[in-house]
Amino acid sequence: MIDENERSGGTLAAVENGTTAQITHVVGHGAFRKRITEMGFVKGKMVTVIKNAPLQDPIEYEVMGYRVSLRRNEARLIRVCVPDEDEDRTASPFAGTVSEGTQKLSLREKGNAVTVALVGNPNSGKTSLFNYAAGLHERVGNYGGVTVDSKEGVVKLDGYMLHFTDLPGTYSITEYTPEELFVRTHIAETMPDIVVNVVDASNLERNLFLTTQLIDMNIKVVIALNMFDELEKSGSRLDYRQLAAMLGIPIVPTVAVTGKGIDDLIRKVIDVYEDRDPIVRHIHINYGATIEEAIARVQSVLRGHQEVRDAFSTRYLAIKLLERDATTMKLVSSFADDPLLALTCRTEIGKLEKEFGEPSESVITDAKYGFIAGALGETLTENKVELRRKNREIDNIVTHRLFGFPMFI
Ligand code: BGO
Repeated sequence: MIDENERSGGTLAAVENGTTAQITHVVGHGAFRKRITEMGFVKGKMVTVIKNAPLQDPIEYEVMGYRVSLRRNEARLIRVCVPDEDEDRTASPFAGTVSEGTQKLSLREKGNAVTVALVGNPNSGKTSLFNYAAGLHERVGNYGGVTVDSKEGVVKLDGYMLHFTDLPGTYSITEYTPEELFVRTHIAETMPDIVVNVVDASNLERNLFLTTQLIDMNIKVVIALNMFDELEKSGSRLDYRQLAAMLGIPIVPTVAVTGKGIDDLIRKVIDVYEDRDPIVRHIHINYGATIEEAIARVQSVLRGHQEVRDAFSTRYLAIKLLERDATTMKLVSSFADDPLLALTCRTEIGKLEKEFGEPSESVITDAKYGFIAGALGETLTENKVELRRKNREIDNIVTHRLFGFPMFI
């Protein structure tokens, strides 16, 4: 794995006394981001650590000529890089693909280091896309505690250094499999700058389910609409620009096996990282009045805990808590062991289950599929003739008098 410090210099909380670092990125949510940027903690600015004693709060910094104190949990949400002593400040950027192991980054490049996580359903073409983007310079290793391969690679473009992590293929980011849990933990804890969601254009309904979960997380996402060649071949038409506007997520058509669209995808990642893509906006999936009321009630209790609301989207946490998600329950209680929160969750889950007659997770899943059906209803025109022909071909094979039975087995 690439060391986190190597990527972007790590977090401000880890910088030692007397050291000056450059801010590369502020993560975190809502009022925290606003407050912290108003204090002068903005990308590109230099910050000096005045007093940082181990395990002690707060930490004192100097930024833009002022002394300010931050809680350790707040400083963890500020990404910085520390310049090397012998740094070559005249190094010029170059385009192309490089291996991360040999890099000695200039401060400017460190400042332009973008962490990108690739997520998508199995068979969406994620590996092909990663291989094409990262060329021959991928590194394969195992995720800690999960017996699946991980890959990391670096792409340099237009003075930016994009550190890609190819996460395991999953249909969802709940917690039913170690892979799902791993993907979710990686996003929540590592907080990549951008998540690239690889979506199989020939199977949109299934693939967009994961997208709805990313929307709930309120993170920066770019969709790689992969297998675009298959969609075109099928004769179906997708107004992906309209879909992008509805989702608030830029969509770039790609054909990973040939590399078509991948340069555009990387440029889009940079644009979104720099907040200069007009499509990006945080939408709320409307789950309907009853679920929305339950979300609002749980959210209002969560908002009472500053450390929770600084680091996470309270809407996302509320949805997860209503789904009875054990990992989220553990996470939230590590910040705030609040009996009112537990009571509110129990009450709201009870109300949902009484009204819908189903477990609360299913109620929320159904609502997500409802949202997807609505979005595709307005943007996808399926070629019904081609679909019928394909179904007939599959029927002919599975009901064949010789091959049908072995296939059934
Ligand atoms: C086989 N277009 C098309 N048409 N195919 C693509 C595209 C695309 O844009 N992208 C990927 N594929 P992975 P995950 C295969 O391996 O990257 C194909 O799971 C085969 N293999 O080539 O592995 C890709 O990482 C024999 O297809 O996906 C691969 O997300 C016959 O989609 C498959 C036909 O891609 C999955 C295909 C022995």
